[in-house]
Amino acid sequence: MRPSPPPLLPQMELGLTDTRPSRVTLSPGAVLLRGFALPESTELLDAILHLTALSPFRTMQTPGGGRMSVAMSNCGPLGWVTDRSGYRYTPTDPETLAAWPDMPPAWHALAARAAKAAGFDNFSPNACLINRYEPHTRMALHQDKDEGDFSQPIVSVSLGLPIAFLWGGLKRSTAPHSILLEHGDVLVWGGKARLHYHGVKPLADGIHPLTGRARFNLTFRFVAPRS
Ligand code: MD3
Ligand code: FE
Repeated sequence: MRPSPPPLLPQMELGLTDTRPSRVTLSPGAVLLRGFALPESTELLDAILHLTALSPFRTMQTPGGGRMSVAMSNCGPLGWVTDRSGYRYTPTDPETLAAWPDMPPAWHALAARAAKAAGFDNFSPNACLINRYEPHTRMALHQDKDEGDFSQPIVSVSLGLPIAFLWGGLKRSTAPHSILLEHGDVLVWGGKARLHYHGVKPLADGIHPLTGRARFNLTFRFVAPRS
């Protein structure tokens, strides 16, 4: 009897290949780098656990009195927060009253490398928002405009369950396109794309081998120091 061959991955058994381009320009200044963070995804998830042991995930209050469904934390010199008094960046975590945890050097380097690959040199983020989505969590269409400086790009890293990202225009009234963001994908938003409306559809339930029933998103930004 001949030994049976080793089992193949389902994709290989079917003879399928992912032929999608690894780099896609969504609109001028908006570049999707598929799988860019894949080689370091387990380290990124491990670091999220360590950082959020120091500044735990929490759902924040909106100025209107509602509560965001996305759970958030931050690392780096500044962190994005919202409460009844508005949206802003703060040097300390309002829950722990301590400075936000340091941004891991590997995170800063990944963000700068991704920005460079998309054509933006010298990106040096001083804020990283860590978002956690659980099934049914969504983020309504919005602009990121609390940074006081729009000359640098924003870099976002998707980990865990896939989600449908909504990419709108410079006006809220422009109907958004839907784009699938998967584990390891990195998006860079600079130039004209920096102030586009965007959001995500409710997270579909599922189980990701590395994150379970969750999606994480890291958003790296440069925030102008307040005068
Ligand atoms: C386009 N987060 O935290 S990441 C946010 O998946 C946010 O957690 C979403 O929007 C998420 O503010 C989307 C992609 C993203 C982030 C910032 C952008 C797209 C952007 C800023 C300008 C334009
Ligand atoms: Fe945003």
